[in-house]
Amino acid sequence: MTDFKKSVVYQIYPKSFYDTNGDGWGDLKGITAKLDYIKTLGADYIWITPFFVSPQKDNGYDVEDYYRIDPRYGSMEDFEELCAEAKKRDIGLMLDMVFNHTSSRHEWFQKALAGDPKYKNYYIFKKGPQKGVPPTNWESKFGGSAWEYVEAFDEYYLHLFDVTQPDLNWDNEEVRKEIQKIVRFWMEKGVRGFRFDVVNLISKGSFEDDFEGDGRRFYTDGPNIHQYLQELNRTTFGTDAKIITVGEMSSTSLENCYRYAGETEKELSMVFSFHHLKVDFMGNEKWVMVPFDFKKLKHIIFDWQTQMAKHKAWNAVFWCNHDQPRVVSRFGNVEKYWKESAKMLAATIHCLRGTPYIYQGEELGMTNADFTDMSQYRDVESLNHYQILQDKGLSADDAKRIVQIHSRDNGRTPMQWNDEKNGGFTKGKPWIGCNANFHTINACQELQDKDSIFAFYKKLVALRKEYDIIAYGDFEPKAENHPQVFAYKRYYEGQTLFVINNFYGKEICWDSQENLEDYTCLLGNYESQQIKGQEAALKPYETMILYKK
Ligand code: TEU
Ligand code: CA
Repeated sequence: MTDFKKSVVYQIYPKSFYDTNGDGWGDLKGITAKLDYIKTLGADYIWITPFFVSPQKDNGYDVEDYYRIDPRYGSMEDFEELCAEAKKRDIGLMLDMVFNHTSSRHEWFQKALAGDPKYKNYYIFKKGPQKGVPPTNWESKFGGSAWEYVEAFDEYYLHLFDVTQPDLNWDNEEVRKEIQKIVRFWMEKGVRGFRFDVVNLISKGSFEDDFEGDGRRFYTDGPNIHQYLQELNRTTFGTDAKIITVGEMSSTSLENCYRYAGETEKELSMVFSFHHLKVDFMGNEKWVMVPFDFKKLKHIIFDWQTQMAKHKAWNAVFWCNHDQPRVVSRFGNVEKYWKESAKMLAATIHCLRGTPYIYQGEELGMTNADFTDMSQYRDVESLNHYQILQDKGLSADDAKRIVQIHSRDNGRTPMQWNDEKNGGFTKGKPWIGCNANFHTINACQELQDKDSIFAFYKKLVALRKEYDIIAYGDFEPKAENHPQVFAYKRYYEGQTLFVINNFYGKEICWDSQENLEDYTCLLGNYESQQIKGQEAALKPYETMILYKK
């Protein structure tokens, strides 16, 4: 069995990774061309976000055909070559499976719209209570009603995301069979893992109005979710012990994650949860401007670390993905302590109990997009909410400022390879603008610099291989209520790891309550560490990974 606990996953958003034919879109050949770069970093797997045939209303999360590759990304031969080249380097491919919904252009939905009852039952069509009123008051995650009216049937269909992303009806066994077939198809191509998109939303509960929220409590972690995941496991990836899986869990609960990612549950290898990435929201409301709540961030992470361990369940640990702003812009300090804070954030996440995910460019300290004009944005969610905020009475300027902070496009600007045109991403016109800071932040430069953020990530990946404690150790939170220090310990077979991080630009002398001189420092982001007895004098955004046997 593959030991996913000792592994690191590198996430690729292919559209923005590397373009080999000058059309401004990254492609599969571009991933193959950069495999050695990923090998240098040391990642064991790459998770590639969807590259299937798609109208790209949501950058491929709207799948039109699960069996075919969008020609803009390449061909099946390109994919097979990528698979073979990855295998040569002992890198496994993980594919991103979007099964909560399809594109409205999917043949199934087209047949449903044409009135074919078999295919209508692949989706969720419902009558409204009266004319002009949708079945429930649920909201789409991208803004507006989650229901779209179809005049020919005088019915609505459910779309938790964009109107071009109708939700599938998992209660229909035929749908589940189709999905199993798709998973097996890609397993036979030799992929080594899967990421399942918003998979905890597939089992819808009762269709009732929500007077407290946007409807999510009726369809999140729904009534048959564990049964459906166990069935998928049993009929597909569970038959191959080499395959690893991660479920993207939207607004989930710990109790459900014990099961999704429990050692003995036969559902998934691990889960992504997002509570720690809502600490700069107001409740579930993302489109606001508030500073991040450090203590909340720490408490959420500590809670998930201790509780998941107690229930023998496994986390995927991460700061970044294609839906999130860049972490160094979000919780670090780009202006004054770019390098220090990026490294500190990396150490904080990589030494936790869980499988770390590195999102393309994170290992370089890539920052938010820095777009100044709304015309630079591409993401449907950002564009919708820019309008919604103004409908609520905000000025265009204020709405833009909020989009600049939270837009998913912050994580989608092209990968910065070198300081040539478009950061070396494309020779053509990129589908989304590059961040102009590619002149200073780029892979070429960082690969040559022993002190770079890239070099630091590389060391973190290597430490995980060398020290079992990072993969298998127990977790203990420290300094739980400290307003500035994020510290924790790990224990394994008589060894101890003590990870100490200063989350701010202010120096601080921290009393650890034990003799730190017993430890050696495995890795830090300053040349030397100032330790005296129980005290660590922490410099701005300092991190130190201490170890003793
Ligand atoms: O995202 C699920 C999801 O709910 C988000 O992270 C979403 O971006 C956020 O709620 C918006 O505020 C997954 C994919 O990662 C995302 O790219 C897709 O757009 C979405 O599912 C639909 O498939
Ligand atoms: Ca291309």
